[in-house]
Amino acid sequence: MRAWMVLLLCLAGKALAAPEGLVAEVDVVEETEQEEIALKQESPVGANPVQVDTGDFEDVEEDTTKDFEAENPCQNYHCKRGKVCELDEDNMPMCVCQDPTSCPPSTVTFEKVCGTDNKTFDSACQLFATKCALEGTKKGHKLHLDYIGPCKEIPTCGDAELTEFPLRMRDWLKNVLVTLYERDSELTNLLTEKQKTKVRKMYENEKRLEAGEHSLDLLAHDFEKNYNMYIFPVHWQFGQLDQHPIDKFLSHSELAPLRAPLIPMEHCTNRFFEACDTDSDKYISLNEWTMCFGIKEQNL
Ligand SMILES: [Ca+2]
Ligand SMILES: [Ca+2]
Repeated sequence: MRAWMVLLLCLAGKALAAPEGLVAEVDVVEETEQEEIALKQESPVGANPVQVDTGDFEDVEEDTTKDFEAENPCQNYHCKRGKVCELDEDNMPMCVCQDPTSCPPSTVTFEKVCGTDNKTFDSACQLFATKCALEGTKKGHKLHLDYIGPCKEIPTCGDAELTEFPLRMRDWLKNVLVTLYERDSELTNLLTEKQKTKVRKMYENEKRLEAGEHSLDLLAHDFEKNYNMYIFPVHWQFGQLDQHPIDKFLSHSELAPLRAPLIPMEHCTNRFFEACDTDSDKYISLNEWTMCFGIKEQNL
């Protein structure tokens, strides 16, 4: 149970170590072995390092964006995941389903992904190519990337475990922000100036609970005592995920960058986020999100 916090802090640490600041390489560290998810992403300044390759999870409807004319019409022609550009008879670019066999084979376990059909795909590329081939069918419509890593038995999340989840998650979000603050420099600019100011207050607060192993009692007590410190991290994470579009609602695919790496480590993930959607409209509103984490403040 406690491993996931360590794992995700490692994710944050690793991503921050990248000097370019734009390329986030996300590692998942296990106690005995180290396996890499070599997912590269061009992340905007201040991006959450936990957001692994958002593109992997998006089922965006828009198919093509024509940037500008190039010699090879396909060169700057963007196709969504699972599709590749080909030229038609008139030498015009078009997106066609990618042949799954053209996907590079996975080299490490954590390049494999589990689909919502509970089948393991060798890579996200394989899953999206398969989804494309099933386009127009019910099966294709229902197929999404569920989580990172091969499919496995996810234990049922008990009621008591479910109440523990936000305690650890809140503490973890706070620690991620403090870590970002500590590692931030003019070169990396992981946080905006406004964000830095907010985190600085947290960082300099002597009463702050340091990152580490804490009992659930202590976490609950600290939340009560230092409630104000937990507000911003919860809002910050929402803002990191709410990007496509920025509308104060999280869709399934917007939540995926956080959900997908978490599920194999934390068996309450799905139940927690399902419970967050209190009006069952399939979106998590900012209101629902903050309530879920026990935060009363709607606006900052
Ligand atoms: Ca949104
Ligand atoms: Ca909702």
